[in-house]
Amino acid sequence: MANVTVIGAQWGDEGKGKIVDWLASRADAVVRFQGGHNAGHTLVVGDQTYKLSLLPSGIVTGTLSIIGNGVVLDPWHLKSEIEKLEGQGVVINTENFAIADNCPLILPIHRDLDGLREAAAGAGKIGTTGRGIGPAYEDKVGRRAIRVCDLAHLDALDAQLDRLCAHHDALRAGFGEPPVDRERLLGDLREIAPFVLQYAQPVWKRLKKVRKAGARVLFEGAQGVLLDVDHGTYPFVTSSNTVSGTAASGSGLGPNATGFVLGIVKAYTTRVGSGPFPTELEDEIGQRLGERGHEFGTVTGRKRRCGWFDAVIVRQSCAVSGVTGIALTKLDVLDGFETIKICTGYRLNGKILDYLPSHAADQANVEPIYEEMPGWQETTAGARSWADLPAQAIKYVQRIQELIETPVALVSTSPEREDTILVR
Ligand code: 2SA
Ligand code: MG
Repeated sequence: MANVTVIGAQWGDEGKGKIVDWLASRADAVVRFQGGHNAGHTLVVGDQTYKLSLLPSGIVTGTLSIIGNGVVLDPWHLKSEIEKLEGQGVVINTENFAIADNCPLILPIHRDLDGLREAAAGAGKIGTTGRGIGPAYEDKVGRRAIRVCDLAHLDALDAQLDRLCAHHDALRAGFGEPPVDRERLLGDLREIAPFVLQYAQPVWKRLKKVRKAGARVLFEGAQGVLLDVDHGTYPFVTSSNTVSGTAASGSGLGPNATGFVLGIVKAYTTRVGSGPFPTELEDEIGQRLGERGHEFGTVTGRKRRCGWFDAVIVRQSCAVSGVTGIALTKLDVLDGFETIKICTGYRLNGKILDYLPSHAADQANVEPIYEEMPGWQETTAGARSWADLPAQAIKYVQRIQELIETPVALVSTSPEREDTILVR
């Protein structure tokens, strides 16, 4: 196996956790390169279920796990997630875990601002995870962030805190909130600093070294391409670039390191949070998909919106993210449907489109054009080879492959690690 970059090709929750876990057992290092603890990766290994939202999935198998500079890191969440996993028997130490020392921090004031804005937005809210992701990225690009390396220099943080607090105080005043409690913030940082610093290092150097030694690196994306701040359904997106290219900039390795780009694609479509969703089903079919697929957010427990497979958005995701091949997940959720629909194009103002337009209103107004296929009555759950699949299920997978113009490399048929069909 060469290096592999795993990204979600829809709105997140495509089942990346399981695929990353499956690949992690064949990799020497696993790297998170964007997002923060808004991710929700569920791994089922034997009778244990691990829920990760910040740590790379490789941590469960003891594979070298790295949080890259492209991530925004909540140090208090980090501590609690590590403690929770240790409670489940996972070993985490400075040998198998490292954090980029140039990683910006998510602070309590970021979570505050996320919550205040969402509450004030009413029906126009983004539906964020409330974890402070957006405000933390704003401070990063605004050159005000406190970064992991600053934790070793807290006595020299005055000028930086001045700029950070001036910015946040003005925003907080707009919501009628008191100014930042600077002493408390500094005290909290002082307390958590040693815990974070034990793992902190220039990870690009560590990665350079392991690559030189021939190690295979797995880049673990979070969320999905339709949530990318440039390519997604803006403004209903997350605040990072979720496309495969970020694996290079968010880890400190160049674009030639990203290797095989594996797009994770669910056999139908889901979305959590607000924003356009052309194939959404608000009827009993959507209900059935949600129930059979256990479609609830890992982080927030929110009910996910469900709909038919949309080949238009997946084709677009594969293109803008340079996807080499896809892993199709949760095929078994479609078991037992009489007929299955696939969206092959959109209708907008009397015109037919083969892509998702950029404008939010156009995205909200496109009408899906469907093609219908007969379903299958047999179960596909737990299938481990192509021959285990009903003929109609194979036809469905092949039709998807044709429409998205990208080969299917894997099919996942249950949350279990071994229930995976390797297509090529
Ligand atoms: P944010 O918090 O600023 O990143 O939210 C902005 C939008 O991005 C969406 N988003 C997600 N969508 C799907 N899955 C995500 N991770 C968790 C999961 C979500 C959960 O895997 O289940 O538990 O609710 C994720 N993270 C961010 C979010 O819904 C907003 O639309
Ligand atoms: Mg998820």
